[in-house]
Amino acid sequence: MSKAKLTILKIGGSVITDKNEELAARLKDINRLADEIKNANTKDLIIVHGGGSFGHPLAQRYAITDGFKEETQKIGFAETHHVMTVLNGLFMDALIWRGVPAVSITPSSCILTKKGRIFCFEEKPLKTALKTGFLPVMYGDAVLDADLGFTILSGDQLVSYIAQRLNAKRIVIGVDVDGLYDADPKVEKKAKMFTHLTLEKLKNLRKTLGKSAACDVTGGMFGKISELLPAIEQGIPVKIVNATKPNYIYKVLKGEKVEGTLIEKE
Ligand code: IP8
Repeated sequence: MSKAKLTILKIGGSVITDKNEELAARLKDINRLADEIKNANTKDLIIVHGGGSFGHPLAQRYAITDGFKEETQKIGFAETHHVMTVLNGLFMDALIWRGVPAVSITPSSCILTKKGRIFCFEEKPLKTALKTGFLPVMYGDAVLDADLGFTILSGDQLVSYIAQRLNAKRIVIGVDVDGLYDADPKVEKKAKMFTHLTLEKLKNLRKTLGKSAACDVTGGMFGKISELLPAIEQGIPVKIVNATKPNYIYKVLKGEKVEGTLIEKE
């Protein structure tokens, strides 16, 4: 991709699913977000969504992140990947029936990890879809791993990797809280939100960031931020916004001012 035009939008699993109940999609939010994405009409956009109550409970039950240990995990791997395609299908339905030319790019079919890190990514389908004017949609997935047999690839690792490889202009992370806090705002009433952070400040803060309380095999907010550090280091700014609030994603995609946390290299 030529000079920095690309936006990578991550929609957290906690926004499009109810993490308190297994396999519970928030269809209203999926439809609202599809409206916002359609109306924003952003050129050069890649969407990545998380697993929420689809991928995470199964991944945890079958210990997929740790890799292959016993035969019974194989059906667990298959189920985890399958439910992610179901969640992705709901998101794709919402986009496509609104007339958005969204194309699903299945991570497990073009990515192989090694000890949990992306080491082989056939990028041509993604790049070609983008160049042709499609909206590629990817997601956190159960993937094959050269060392472990299989593992879980988080949407956040994917976002960071794609942003760096394709020299993105910005990363937008849509979550179910207003931004990045000094403590878990769902637990600590007095948690303070950061509106702007530099890479250096963020690195100092990492130790104090709480883990998400709900079931999340890829590390909650702490995992998200750690994954994004190399992209921020490369000069790609990250904006964290509340995607459960109507029009926040629309506004951020349009480049309008919106409440949240902006993280920049300097
Ligand atoms: O929700 C993990 O992706 P994330 C997806 O972005 C699975 O961490 C399959 C658990």
